[in-house]
Amino acid sequence: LSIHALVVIPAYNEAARLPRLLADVAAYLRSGAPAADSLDVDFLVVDDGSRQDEFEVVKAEIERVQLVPAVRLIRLDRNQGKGAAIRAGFERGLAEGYDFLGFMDADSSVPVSQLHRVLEYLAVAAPGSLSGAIGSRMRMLGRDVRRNPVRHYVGRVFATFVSVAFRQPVYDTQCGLKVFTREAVRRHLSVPTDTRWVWDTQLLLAMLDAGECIHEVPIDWRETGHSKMSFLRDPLTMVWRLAGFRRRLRARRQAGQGIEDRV
Ligand SMILES: Nc1nc2c(ncn2[C@@H]2O[C@H](COP(=O)(O)OP(=O)(O)O)[C@@H](O)[C@H]2O)c(=O)[nH]1
Ligand SMILES: [Mg+2]
Repeated sequence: LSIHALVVIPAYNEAARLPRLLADVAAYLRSGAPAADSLDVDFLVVDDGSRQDEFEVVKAEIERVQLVPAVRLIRLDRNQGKGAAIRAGFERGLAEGYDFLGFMDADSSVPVSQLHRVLEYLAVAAPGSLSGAIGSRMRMLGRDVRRNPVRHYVGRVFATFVSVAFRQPVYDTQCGLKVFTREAVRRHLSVPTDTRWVWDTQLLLAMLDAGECIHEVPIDWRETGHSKMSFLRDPLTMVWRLAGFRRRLRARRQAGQGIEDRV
């Protein structure tokens, strides 16, 4: 089976962190590893209204790696949030006919090898059996997961809350690596209400709630020091956003718009 995927990289003022990921992406594409596993992967950096100088650095870096059209850049005219940036990338990917749409964070927390792992997982699954596969940061033998302890515990409390509140046996709702089929994205893209940190969690929950089959794939993760998220304010906002989202999903279910809602 071959996979034609677009991987969106949301980027907000990422001049300092994105060049490293771009170098890894370039090495990956040139290594022949994707082709060896019948993966045809393109990348789309979505700049989310970064400062002009930050944007220029990213733009220059993408030109420097000389991987157009495999690595492209688009820019949103104002800052709208991580979710809005991924969404813009997904819409582009749908219009361009990609079979799989995914995203990964710009900060190299997810090594490119782990994107490969998830795409490979989708490639060997029985055709049509999965609507997506997401990375999961499980500390376990055979995986190398390095996280800041505070972020780990805040994250675990949050993910457990989401799992219980939405009655879904998902371990890691917040991982910065998720890939879905184009059909699943098309069916659920309009459901999320958030535009920032919980957009992708909402998209995932909308899919699970409608009965889509998504698998978690344990990946390596190496956290970099900084985060654009605040430890206290953002998790509280995220809980609040998700509480409201539960009602939205319930209403949607009652209206009978689940997985059968094919346009
Ligand atoms: N589009 C957009 N992306 C953002 C924004 N803030 C952070 N990001 C992106 O979201 C991803 C994760 O951000 P990061 O700072 O690593 O947060 P973390 O999830 O706490 O590690 C990165 O690709 C960032 O560039 C924002 O305001 N807008
Ligand atoms: Mg990060």
